[in-house]
Amino acid sequence: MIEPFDKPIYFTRPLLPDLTAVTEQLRDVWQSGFLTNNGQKHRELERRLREYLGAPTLSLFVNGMLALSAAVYALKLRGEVITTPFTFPATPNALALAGITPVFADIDPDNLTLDPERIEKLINPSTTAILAVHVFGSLCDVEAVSAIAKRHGLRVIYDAAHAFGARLNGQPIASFGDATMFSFHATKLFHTGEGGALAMTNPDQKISVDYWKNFGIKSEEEVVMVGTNGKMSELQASLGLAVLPLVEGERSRRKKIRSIYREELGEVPGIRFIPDQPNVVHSHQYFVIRIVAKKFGRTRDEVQQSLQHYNVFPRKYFFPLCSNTAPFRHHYSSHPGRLPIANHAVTETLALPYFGALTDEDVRRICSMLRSFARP
Ligand code: T4K
Repeated sequence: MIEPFDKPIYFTRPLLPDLTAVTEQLRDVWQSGFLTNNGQKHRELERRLREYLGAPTLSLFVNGMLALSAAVYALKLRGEVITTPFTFPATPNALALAGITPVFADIDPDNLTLDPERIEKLINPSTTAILAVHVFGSLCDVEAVSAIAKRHGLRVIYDAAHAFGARLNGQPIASFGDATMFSFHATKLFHTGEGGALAMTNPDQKISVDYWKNFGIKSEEEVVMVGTNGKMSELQASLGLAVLPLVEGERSRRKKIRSIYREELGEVPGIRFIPDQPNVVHSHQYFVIRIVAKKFGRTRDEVQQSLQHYNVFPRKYFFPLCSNTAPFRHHYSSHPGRLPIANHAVTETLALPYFGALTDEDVRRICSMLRSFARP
């Protein structure tokens, strides 16, 4: 008989450094008396993350969503932008808030990232860019996306909220496209509580991104554009500096957890994994399975509810599909008939508990629960 967990097991937990490591960082902040506005901790974190991510440029933000908005602004996008419906609402929202129409293209049935063939069919004279998402850490087909963009003179933004530290053929993920956004929300592998960053491939564009996130202010006496307040504070940056040294340890622990899930669930009919990608260093942001109801004998929603009875709280990421939500469902590209793969995937995916503090035994117990639900 499998016992429920005593305490709730969420599908993700923030990486929490020892409190003394955080207070050490904060001591410097207290001494300086600067709590925000490009202080010492901000500058240090920006430099260290740019090195770590191998990014051509980097600008820190108060959150990932505003970093995405900054990319839309810096690249002067307008009209229509082709994006994926299988993402967090932040992705289409960053477009819609700038008066741009997100046009949804269907996704690859295995990696769940934008399907390049579908992108090309939606391009028209109003299209200005492609906004692609590295979903759950699986990377988009960046070569195909960039070839399409080149053919049609489009800009490319990557939403890499889930792809911190990912590489393709040894190349940092931030080196593809015109702009790459990272999220440092508490639930991300690397985090600053709330936070984010934007890597612009063209170094000249970093300057306007930095003005934009500081009200358009260039200097005490010069305002050069309309901007917003998207600055990361010294408190967030301090937390980030304490978290960063722990990231590689967390990533390798998650790698081990992933191998246990795969070993324990690999033979279960009706449980599918997102495939590994060749030549990719994975971020290990989420571990997502697919429940194929016909083979497993239970639906994904039934599996989620059953796990909750054992005090385990997986999440139906990404649910609902952005194209089925109130702000976007009326657009012609949102019709479910045009997005069959995404509408099917959204009924199957389930993010399982995936964070370093889980013990091997915890993971095996969750797998036993999952196996016990099967009714093949
Ligand atoms: N693009 C993509 C593809 C994204 O996934 C996101 C954000 C963005 C853009 C925008 O980036 P940010 O502006 O957020 O930087 C969470 C996060 O709020 C969001 O950042 C993230 N993606 C999204 C995928 O997940 P919720 O509403 O699902 O999170 P919530 O509060 O339900 O937390 C999930 C679980 O994490 C909880 O069950 C328990 C655990 N948790 C959560 C928090 C906040 C903790 O243990 N401690 C915590 O402090 O959105």
